[in-house]
Amino acid sequence: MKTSQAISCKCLVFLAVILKLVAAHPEWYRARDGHRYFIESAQNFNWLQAFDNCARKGLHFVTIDNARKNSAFVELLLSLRERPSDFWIGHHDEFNTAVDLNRSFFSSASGQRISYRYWSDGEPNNLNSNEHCVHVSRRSQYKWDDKSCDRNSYGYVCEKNHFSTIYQNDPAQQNWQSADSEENTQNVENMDDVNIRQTTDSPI
Ligand SMILES: [Ca+2]
Repeated sequence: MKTSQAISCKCLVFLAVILKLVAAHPEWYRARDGHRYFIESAQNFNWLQAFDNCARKGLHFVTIDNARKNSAFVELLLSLRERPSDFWIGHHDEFNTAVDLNRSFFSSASGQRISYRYWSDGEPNNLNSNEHCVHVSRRSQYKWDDKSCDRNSYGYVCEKNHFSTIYQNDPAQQNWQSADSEENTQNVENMDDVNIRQTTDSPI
């Protein structure tokens, strides 16, 4: 009897490990505004690891720089209810040590200052002058919070091409943008280990 109970217990542990691995598998999702996001839910990355992992896939660490994009992005994250809920996004303050709620943050994809703001109350508080990277979580309805960049306990979000947002109305950039988009498309199409989903319930 004890032997069968021990076997059942081992099976449950094995099943739990498998389910955790499956749940952590990164996937593509499409928000209602058409933006596509590659979401890594495993909660064990620091900000620089997240930045590098996006770059290794030929992607950009996600930048949220306007209300329209943010609205669809937040709606998408809220729809992923079965997933772990903490993610790094590609915003940083260039290691500014000032404890200043109005200090500037920048996009890791473009280097540009992000004028749009979606901070949680009292943020970015730069606790201990050591919070230089931006994190979002379901607890705060995916509003922003500055965190220590070396905190290795969050997932992250990449996007296919941030520049399609910031240059879409600039004719001088369209030829470059077109070439960049084709290259990124090839990179994405070469990724044979990911799926693209609208939400977790509706594969696309
Ligand atoms: Ca903070």
